[in-house]
Amino acid sequence: NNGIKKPKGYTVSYHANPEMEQMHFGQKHPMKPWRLTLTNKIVMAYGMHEAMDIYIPRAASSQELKDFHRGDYIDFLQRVTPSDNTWDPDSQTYAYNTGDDCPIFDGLYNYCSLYAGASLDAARKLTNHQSNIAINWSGGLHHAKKNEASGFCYINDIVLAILQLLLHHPRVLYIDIDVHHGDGVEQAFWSTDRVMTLSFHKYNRAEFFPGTGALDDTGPLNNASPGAHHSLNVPLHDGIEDAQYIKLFEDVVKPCVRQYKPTAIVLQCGADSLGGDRLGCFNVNIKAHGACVAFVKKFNLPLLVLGGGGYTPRNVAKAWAYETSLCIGAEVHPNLPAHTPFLEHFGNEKTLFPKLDFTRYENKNSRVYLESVVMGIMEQLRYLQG
Ligand code: ZLV
Ligand code: CA
Ligand code: ZN
Repeated sequence: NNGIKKPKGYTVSYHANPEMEQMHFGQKHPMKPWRLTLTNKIVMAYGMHEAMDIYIPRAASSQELKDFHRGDYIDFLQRVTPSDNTWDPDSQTYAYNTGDDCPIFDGLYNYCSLYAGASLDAARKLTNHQSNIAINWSGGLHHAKKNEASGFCYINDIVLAILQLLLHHPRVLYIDIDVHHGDGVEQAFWSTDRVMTLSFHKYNRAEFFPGTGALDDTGPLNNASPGAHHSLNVPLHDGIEDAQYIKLFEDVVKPCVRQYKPTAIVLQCGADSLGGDRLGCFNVNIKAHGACVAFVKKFNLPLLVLGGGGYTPRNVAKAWAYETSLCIGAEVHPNLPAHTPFLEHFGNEKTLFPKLDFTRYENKNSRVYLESVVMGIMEQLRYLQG
């Protein structure tokens, strides 16, 4: 042990099933479940497991998955195999939007029910007061829809976990710092005021997936709908930097919590918002990404911490291991412990805080632009005062 102790006065639980880390989306596919192995190895090498309750959750049952998803879609996921030919010439896709982004691979259903089971287990630890913070790095798959797969996501574990929280909580705030828009979660709770969704993302309707999440997409336009003004979006351009990102995050999240008064928070920590990500386009460092987690933790509300995107595995693993340390309030040495498995995988960067590659994207976010985004959010929040 590296002197890492259980946090005083609160409990952190860590939900991870190693069975899903072996799954493969295919050679050229950017989603690598193996990044979870790397994350867990760093967490353990620091001795962080000593400070948390560790659970190996069971897979979610098909009944549990059907609490959000349509029965025929779940039945499809359960029976489909890589050799099935489900090409639909009418829609030019495979059934239920599976195909290139969402391939059908061996063990797909097992993979889906495992990450969903972990998020449900984590949510239940919060609702039965066994945990104050519950972490599932394998979850956070925010694009999945009721009736179809989308953007590497098949089951929306976030929606399932929030439905669990809503059994005990009147209001849940969902915050999403993945570089992509959290469209599946937004859509699921579009018409209700019991969930506020807030996504920070790169926005370009024509060129960046999924193309939704404009500043003025804030819920049903009919003001009589309870969901009006309860979907908030922070659309960003390429290259946003640490100081800007942290200030923006705090300037937006703080008034959301003050106005909405959630009784629980779900934080999707997609690591594709880091600089140097294979799919992302921001210039955010691991410390700044973590600062968002630390800021949300300070509200002292039951907190569900989830993963999401993240396509440069060595950086994903460092970010999520660091964010685990922030959750338990432990100071960790900036150098990875010498006995960390796969240490050779990190090349010359044996530190938790590598210099990320910011050469690809110039910062297109002006101060004036970011101020206008904050003003737009504040305008929406003014509608909330009953
Ligand atoms: O990080 O994909 O752009 C949560 C998350 O938010 C698209 N997909 C759609 C629209 C047409 N397709 C492209 C089809 C490509 C299929 C394979 C890739 C393969 C290699 C390298 C990059 C991609 C790729 N796909 C990059 N962006 C996409 C997006 C989906 C992004 C999902 C983000 C998921 C886990
Ligand atoms: Ca996002
Ligand atoms: Zn993403």
